Amino acid sequence: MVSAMWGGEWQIRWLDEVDSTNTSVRDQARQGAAEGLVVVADQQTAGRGRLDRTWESPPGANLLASVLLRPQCEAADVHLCTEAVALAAADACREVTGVEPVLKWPNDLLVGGRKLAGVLAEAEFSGGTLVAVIVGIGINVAWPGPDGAGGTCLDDVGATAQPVDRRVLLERMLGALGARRALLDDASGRRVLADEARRRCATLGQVIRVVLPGEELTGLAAAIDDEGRLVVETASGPRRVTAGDVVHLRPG
Ligand code: BT5
Repeated sequence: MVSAMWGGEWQIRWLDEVDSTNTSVRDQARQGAAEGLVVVADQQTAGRGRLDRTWESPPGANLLASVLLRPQCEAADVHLCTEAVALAAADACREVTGVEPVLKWPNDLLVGGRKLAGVLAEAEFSGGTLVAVIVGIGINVAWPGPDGAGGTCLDDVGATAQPVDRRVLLERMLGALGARRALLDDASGRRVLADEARRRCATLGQVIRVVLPGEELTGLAAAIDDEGRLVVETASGPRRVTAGDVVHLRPG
């Protein structure tokens, strides 16, 4: 399946089964695959979350997809690839179901406080230069995630009685991502993207508890800085938290 994007094309490969769509796209990126490659799978045998966690989904239930981007930006901007995909996915969910998820820093989409989707961005470098970003997303369509994980799915929250068609959801997401893709290539575009992500991020303004390796912080989520770090106003002053360090982020 091929569909239009920002001037190139999305090259969509829909597989029955794969270990992880992110791993598949990463391997193809290392062999020189062009930007726009999209791998989708009905089932992952080793779906990955952050920090070596697993992403679970029964065969055919949810949308599991990874996109290859080759933006003209620096390592410090990679978080904006996460934001671009999260915003595009939120738009697609709204268009298809009438329900708009909010962003939860650093990599979730929530509906009613429950996790609808998670994003996993992985960067590839060559001689210190950023050459590719693989952005994977799992959107719960018909299965809300494992017991106890606090998840939800589109078929349970959508305003329409019809089950959501994963292909339509993917098309809408890629359309919305294609519309934002060029923003990643220059500083003014990146500011536009970062501002939109801040506006749609439900974490800001909340009192939160952040679990870091060996440490916990409680405070007000006051801002997201230009490098994608969350600024937490704690009793002992402001702390900047890097996405990669966060084990859990919960209401405070
Ligand atoms: C994420 O990690 O939220 C990123 C998930 C990215 C998954 C996509 S699927 C396509 C692509 N290929 C991959 O291999 N990965 C990407 P994290 O914030 O670490 O959340 C993981 C945690 O969410 C797990 O430890 C579980 O507690 C929970 N979880 C697992 N499956 C879930 C699901 N379907 N819905 C809700 N929560 C889930």
